[in-house]
Amino acid sequence: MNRVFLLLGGNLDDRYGLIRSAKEIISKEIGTIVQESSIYETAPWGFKSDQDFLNQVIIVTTSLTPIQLLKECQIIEDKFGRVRQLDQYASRTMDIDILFFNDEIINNNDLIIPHESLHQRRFTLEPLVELAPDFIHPQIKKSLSEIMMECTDVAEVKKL
Ligand code: PH2
Ligand code: MG
Ligand code: MG
Repeated sequence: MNRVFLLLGGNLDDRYGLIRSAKEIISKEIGTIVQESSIYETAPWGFKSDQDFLNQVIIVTTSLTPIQLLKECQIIEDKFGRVRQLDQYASRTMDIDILFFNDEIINNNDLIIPHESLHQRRFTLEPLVELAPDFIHPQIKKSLSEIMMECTDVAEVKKL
């Protein structure tokens, strides 16, 4: 079994409802959700919008391979009417990002794991640290709580 960390987030429509439905589909199609962080309300990072995000990190055990997992995440995003915009951040109904896949390092055209910007984003680090403060980032080789202490991102992150 693989242990994966997923970040759920969206800033459009019924943000709570969409996170809840995403988790229902994840339980059916991906695997068992073994831990969930609190839900955080977070300012849009990297672009301007009046609509704040809700973000949550979950830990899932799955027998899927990384590429199968990526495909499933994209199917769920599409199901929720996600409109993909090339080359820029934009408001969206649902984004499911793979943060870690066991402690594997994967680098190919479709998929980069660990997620390449997680260490720069407080909206990702705060829920991660809530779940797994001692987890060692396999590339940075520091614990998540150390990475958060060194993070200079000041965008607002509110635990709900
Ligand atoms: N996702 C992005 C870009 N900016 N900002 C917040 N607060 N939360 C997100 O999930 C998020 C973002 C790209 O995926
Ligand atoms: Mg994302
Ligand atoms: Mg994404």
